[in-house]
Amino acid sequence: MRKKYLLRKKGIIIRIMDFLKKRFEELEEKFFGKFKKKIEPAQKFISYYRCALMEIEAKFKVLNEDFTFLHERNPIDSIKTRLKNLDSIRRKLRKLQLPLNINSIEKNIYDIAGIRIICPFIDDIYMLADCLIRQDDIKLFEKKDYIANPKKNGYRSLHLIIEIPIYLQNEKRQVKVEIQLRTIAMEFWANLEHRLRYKKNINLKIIDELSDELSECAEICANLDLKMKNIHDKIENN
Ligand code: 0O2
Repeated sequence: MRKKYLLRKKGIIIRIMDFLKKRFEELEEKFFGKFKKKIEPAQKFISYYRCALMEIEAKFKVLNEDFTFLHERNPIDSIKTRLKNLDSIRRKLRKLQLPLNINSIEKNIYDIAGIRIICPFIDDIYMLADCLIRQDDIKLFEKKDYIANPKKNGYRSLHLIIEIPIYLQNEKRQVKVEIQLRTIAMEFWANLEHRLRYKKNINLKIIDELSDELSECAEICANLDLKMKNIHDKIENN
């Protein structure tokens, strides 16, 4: 009698478990289906910027190759690319109090695709920027020359926002890319300053002291760039 009762109870429990499992699977499918539908257009949108980065990187590599062939040295020391993730795009839109949709992102955020070109000398920066801007498929959207006009903290770099076409299966799209061109010394400085800016739990007095020291270092870096350029010019002209 007791055995029969236990078997019936076990049967009921198994049926309840099956029901819950099925229900859970249905809910999971519904949730992820919706999530996938929502996230897919955003992922496609971000992929346009990934394509734009490939195009712009190729352009700089071609310029580097051509210059190297003619002058027997590389005007580009290294290239770094980065794509802003959806989370930081969302944070930036929120900070700017702008609506969170693809139209608004396309219209207002210019640094989803970012490429940094690190050069040995300042002249290389202007030469590369000039060569790129003269290409007939490139549209210059914005230029900020923080080398001629450094920021108050000493930050130096040449920033360009350009538009470049990407050719997809059935369409051509114009995509904005942020380009930062800087020397090796400027990169060294900017990386350390960036670390200080994003460091958490650091005493305000120490931040002030280190900011002053970094300002001094920015001047030293600028002098170093100038001296290296002069030495390089002398070597080339002899
Ligand atoms: P991250 O983490 O490097 O991406 P924006 O916020 O870009 O719309 P802004 O400030 O007018 O507006 O643009 P700007 O001046 O062209 O600067 C954009 C980027 O240049 C920054 O991106 C930094 O990468 C770099 N930059 C600008 N100023 C400084 C500086 O003082 N120190 C350092 N280390 N980098 C700087 P993000 O998104 O601010 O930062």
